[in-house]
Amino acid sequence: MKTDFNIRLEKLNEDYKKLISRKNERIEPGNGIFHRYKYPVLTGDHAPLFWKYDLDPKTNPYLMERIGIHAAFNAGAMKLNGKYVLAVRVEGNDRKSFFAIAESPNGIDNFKFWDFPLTMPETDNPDTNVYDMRLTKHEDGWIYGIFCSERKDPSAPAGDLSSAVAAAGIARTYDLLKWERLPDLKARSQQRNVVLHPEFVNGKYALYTRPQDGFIDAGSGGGIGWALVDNMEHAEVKGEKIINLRYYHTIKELKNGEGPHPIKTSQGWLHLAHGVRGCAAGLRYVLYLYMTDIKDPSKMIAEPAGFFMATEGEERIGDVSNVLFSNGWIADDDGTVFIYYASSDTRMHVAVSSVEKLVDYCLNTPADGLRSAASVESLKKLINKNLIL
Ligand code: M1P
Repeated sequence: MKTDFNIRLEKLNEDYKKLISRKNERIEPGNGIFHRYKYPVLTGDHAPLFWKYDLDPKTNPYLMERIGIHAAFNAGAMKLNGKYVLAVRVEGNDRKSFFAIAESPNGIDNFKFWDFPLTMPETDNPDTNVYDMRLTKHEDGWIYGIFCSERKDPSAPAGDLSSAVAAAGIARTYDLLKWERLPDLKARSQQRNVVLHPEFVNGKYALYTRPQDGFIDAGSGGGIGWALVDNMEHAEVKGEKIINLRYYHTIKELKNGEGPHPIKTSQGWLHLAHGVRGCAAGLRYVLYLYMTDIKDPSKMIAEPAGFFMATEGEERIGDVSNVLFSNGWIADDDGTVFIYYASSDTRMHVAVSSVEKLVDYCLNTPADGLRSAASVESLKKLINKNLIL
């Protein structure tokens, strides 16, 4: 006779298998730039049952969840051994994030977590929380993971249990299994959204940075920065220049940050970033693209006006609503680009495009004229062109 425990376990197993083997569906017709897919590629529900339940009926007779996992988001991405691999920010009910690897055979569905989360080695100043890893396979042969290491602000007055300090944690690996932790990035300001460029530049490692005055506020940090560092074993930002500025009344008025490392194309480096503005509903995070010079990745050559992607439908709602964030994309050899983006700090999605389309978008979308009158002029130019066709 089947026990309640077994009936419940069977049902959980059945639902889980259905979820992780569900075929994804491309949403037509798209906007010509990319296609979204119907189902999120990863959610908290994709965490294996053996992460959440004690599966022994003797110690867990009600088969209740012992460890709640409620979100899977902000994932770094790369191709490894022919698989599409995500280094996911998994968040438990206890509000702690950790990294776990999920892989898929085709990049759009069937993502499955590896059995164990990553054991990230620590420095002698232990991290309170770690998240948002950017993966870079560098030409030096290592795969680097740069992520936010958050710790309580040691100078916060007694009773202030919220002030924190953000630093860039750095680790490297060859296989995503065994990691070597390096010292955190040394910098004058707090740093989040730090990304390693995949190639040496003038013989140095190149970092995209995001200097910030406080844990939340970018403040006087003017945008996405660029810094050359001598080595990754003791990486230190000695000089930093802002290469992608924030502007008044744009999608990145409040802050911005580099997404994954840029993709090299014949026409320049293709960048994906997030921009943030404030409104009555809170902060609105959107994704945007820009391009930099192939010989000098710090030199801007194109930046379309406005956002490339913003929340739609169910993407709008989650733990932190109205947020799209991306720190992972994969460019395949045939030019297909898989853009992995998270919605509202809750779940992961994929959108698919190509290098050719994204470059076309960057080079042929009007730039932001920064005023309503300039937007009207751009629109009139297009209307005139179309009406005489
Ligand atoms: O909650 C939205 C995002 O907020 C932070 O990003 P940023 O530093 O650019 O403001 C990060 O905590 C990120 O993980 C989160 O998705």
